[in-house]
Amino acid sequence: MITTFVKLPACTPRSISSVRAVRMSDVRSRKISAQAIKLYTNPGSRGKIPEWVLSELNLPYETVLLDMRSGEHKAPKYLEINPFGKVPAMEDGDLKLFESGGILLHLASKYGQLPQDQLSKAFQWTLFANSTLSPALFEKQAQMPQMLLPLDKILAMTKYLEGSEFSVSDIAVGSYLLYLPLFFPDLFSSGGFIDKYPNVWRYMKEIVERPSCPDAYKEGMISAVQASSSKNSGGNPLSNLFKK
Ligand SMILES: N[C@@H](CCC(=O)N[C@@H](CS)C(=O)NCC(=O)O)C(=O)O
Repeated sequence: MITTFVKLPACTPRSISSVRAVRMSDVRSRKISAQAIKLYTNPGSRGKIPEWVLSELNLPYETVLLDMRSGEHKAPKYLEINPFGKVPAMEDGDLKLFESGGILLHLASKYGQLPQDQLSKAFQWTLFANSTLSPALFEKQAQMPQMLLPLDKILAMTKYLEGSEFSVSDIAVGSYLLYLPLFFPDLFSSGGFIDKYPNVWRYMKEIVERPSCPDAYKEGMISAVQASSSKNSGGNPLSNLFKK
């Protein structure tokens, strides 16, 4: 049975089973009319990616939390929405969508009101995140440096991926970076990771402080920063999060 919640419950820290970019603040202030949006998700899934976009766009939506342990994601009713039985998925009015990146791009193109060049950049970074970055980080860890070194160089020159403004591309790529402390906490206590990719680390700390960033990422980063600060005894740069 699919249980419906209006709000996603707080995630636990270990719940993991420019071209001018759009200004999210601009988007927030626009009048956006959305049909009924339902996000099918699970706290241990990539559902955090569309959750973050929905929150940045200030779109009202309903969360449908699937109990994957009891196989709700394989139930016939859910397979009508995602025939592959995976989460996340979304209903936007009559439109049924699956794949976190597809949902992200749908929301950005329908509600983000982005000029074509910005949308094209969002497509580029989302496809990079899902088809190139994610497998390298989570399936073939030997390839991590091939991803993180170029990203570090880019982020040495620019605050966010598209320049000085946070954009949907940062949600696409940043989400996978923010999964690292949840999947591989040792990377942050062993001393190697942060020192080799200081700009990636700076970027992770920057984006996680956004109010719309999902709680699970914040909790992972709090642990990672604590681990790194105890090593470097350099204080705690995530001051806003620790004040919570
Ligand atoms: N590429 C898909 C991956 C979806 C996926 O594998 N989701 C996992 C949870 S993160 C899942 O539903 N696993 C259950 C299963 O495969 O049975 C996406 O980004 O949405």
